[in-house]
Amino acid sequence: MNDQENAKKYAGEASVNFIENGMKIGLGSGSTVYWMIRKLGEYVQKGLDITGIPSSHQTEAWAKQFSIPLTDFTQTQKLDIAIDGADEVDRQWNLIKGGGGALVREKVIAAAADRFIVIVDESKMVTNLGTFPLPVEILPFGWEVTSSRIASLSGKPVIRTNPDHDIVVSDNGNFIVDCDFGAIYDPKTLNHQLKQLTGVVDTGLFIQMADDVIVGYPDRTEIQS
Ligand code: ABF
Repeated sequence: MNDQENAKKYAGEASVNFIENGMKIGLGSGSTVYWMIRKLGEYVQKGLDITGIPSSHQTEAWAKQFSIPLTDFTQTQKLDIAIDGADEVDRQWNLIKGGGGALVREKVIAAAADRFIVIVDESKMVTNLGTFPLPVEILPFGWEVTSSRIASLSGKPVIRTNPDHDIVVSDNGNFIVDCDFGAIYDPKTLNHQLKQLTGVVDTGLFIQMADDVIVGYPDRTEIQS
């Protein structure tokens, strides 16, 4: 395993220490979350009684692989904790998320949780957001119009495609545009402006939602609360 993967593993596994018996857990998405789910599966095997709501089809598959009991929002509307990765974390703990395409479900889950823990390797910690293009989920209907409205906010949107050049469809049946805004100095205002555009479902900007950030390094973790 390379240094970055080790760092992800440390961060993901450390987050499981925050989980207590009886908790309802929001399960994020991505390669750091994979390590959290794998470790959580070990605890479940030893008798930890928890249930999880997955934020993506991929996470659901991993949860099933590691025998984590799942539930959904018809059964419970409140989560004790949500644990998820991020693409960038700034100094105020604003996040860019959505590189994996699950930003909307991730945001619904984070908003439903009493405590939102972000797990990242050290490369994700930045001074200002924006080096990573901001994912924005938009409705397929009229996506070209929505995209040009985003461009008028200086976002340089690019529709997300797969290696065969087909447009990627999110788990919600929508499209995603990856937008280069340059350095984002006021993420709260940008998030608000984008959300006001008809056709925008949600953005990958998570504004001060995080309660704790667990930063993984190749040989250790640092927990910021
Ligand atoms: C999800 O996984 C996304 O919001 C984000 O794009 C990604 C994090 O990346 P990684 O795979 O490095 O954990 O949480």
